[in-house]
Amino acid sequence: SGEARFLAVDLGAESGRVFLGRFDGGRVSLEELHRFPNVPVRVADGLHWDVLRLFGETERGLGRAAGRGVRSVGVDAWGVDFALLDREGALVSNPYHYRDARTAGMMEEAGRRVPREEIYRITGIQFIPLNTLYQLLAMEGSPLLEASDRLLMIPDLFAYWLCGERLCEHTAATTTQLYAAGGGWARALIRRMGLPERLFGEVVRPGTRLGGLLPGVREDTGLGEAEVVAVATHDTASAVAAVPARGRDFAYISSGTWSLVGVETERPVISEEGLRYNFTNEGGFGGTNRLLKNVMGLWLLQECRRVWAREGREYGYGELARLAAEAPPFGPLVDPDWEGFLPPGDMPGRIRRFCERTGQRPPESVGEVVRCIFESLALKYRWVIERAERVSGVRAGVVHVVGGGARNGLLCRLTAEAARRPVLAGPDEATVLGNVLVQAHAAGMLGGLGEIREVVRASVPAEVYEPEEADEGWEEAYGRLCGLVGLPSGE
Ligand code: LRH
Repeated sequence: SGEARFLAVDLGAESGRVFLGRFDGGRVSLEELHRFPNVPVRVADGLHWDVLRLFGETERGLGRAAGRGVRSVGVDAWGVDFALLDREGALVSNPYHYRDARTAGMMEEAGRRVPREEIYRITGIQFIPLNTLYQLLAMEGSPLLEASDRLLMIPDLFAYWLCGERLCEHTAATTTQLYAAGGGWARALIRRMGLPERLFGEVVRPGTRLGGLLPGVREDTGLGEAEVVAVATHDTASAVAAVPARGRDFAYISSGTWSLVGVETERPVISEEGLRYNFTNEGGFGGTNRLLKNVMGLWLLQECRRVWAREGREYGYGELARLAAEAPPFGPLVDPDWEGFLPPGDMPGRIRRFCERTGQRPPESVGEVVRCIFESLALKYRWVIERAERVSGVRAGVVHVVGGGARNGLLCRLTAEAARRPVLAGPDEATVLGNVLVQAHAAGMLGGLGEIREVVRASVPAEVYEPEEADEGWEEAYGRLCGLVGLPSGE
């Protein structure tokens, strides 16, 4: 048949999945082959990802497509985290989790070596403690760093383990804050930070064919002829590639553990205003730029749910959304991006304390807590979208919500109301679709971004949420949210 088959591995902070994607030249469809939880492990020296288990599960998923004529495999994953390899390609130590506390104070340290404004001018990347730059500074003087020869981002590591090539893919590399906005590693910046330059190797564009599977991988998976493709390996870059937009006048929210909120531009937008609002410029597919901000996202809910479960109260996400829908609107609000919400921990308690410190009556019931999270997120989305428009000159007539959060009907409706624009929700598997369609591009079956988006539009219908007439409740709430943004932390 004229159908091509691709395997997409999508590693997220909550789970990893392996999908079989079928593409017939016009439409794409997905079949989930394997899903496994991604559970961080805390040991004496800090919080880690269990990468060996994740790779084992990945191979297990890939093996389910043995004998099905797969052309290629692509891996995408969350940004900023990395592995260090020695000269022979062995893992020097187990990769850390970006929420590990060792980066405390490192943003300030970086600023002492190179002024913030200059770091921003060179990289265009937001200041957020989890960046690769701060993780590496935290390792200064470590024998691990001395033993290291090459840094690979998490998806690069998986591609290396699949095909033996130690290469860095562009979109993931941009999340390090050590990559020049104009392209290429920011070598002078790396030197001035006192980091070993040898770690930063060859960079390839998304859509590069890397080569066949290693013999051991063939044996473990039974996959045979398939080759490995470097897709837009930063998960957010894959998701944005699969936003079913026409033209350029849109904003997107890639909604998962994080909500990545922003617009697409032709090139990095580096300005004083962008720095003041701490916008980031990350690499996209086809040479595009993603001007966006990280909003803390459903992490707030995930952590509440984990804490409640530990207390013996187990809630499904559907049930939590129902409780939130029943809770009264326009209650207390938080700035989702308060840095105290970043590390794992007692999220319901932190939300309560945030409210107390800002003179609000804290949410009491589970439904009130979830409502508080959703309304705060929706209002923060408006805050970011308005500023992204100002910084970029893009007019966002619609907001595309993609990723798992697109399934959250209540949050989508609240977003349309808060942002006073139509929300087009879906696809919920945008990252996987972007991964598959960039492989189709590498196979010569698709041209650029416009064609990829056309395929997504033809394959997955979007759900529309229209805002109602201007609502005073929302305006009042937005004023309150604005007053909370950037308030000094207290914890
Ligand atoms: C989302 C994401 C985001 C990064 C964060 C570390 O999964 O890749 O774009 O900022 O994880």
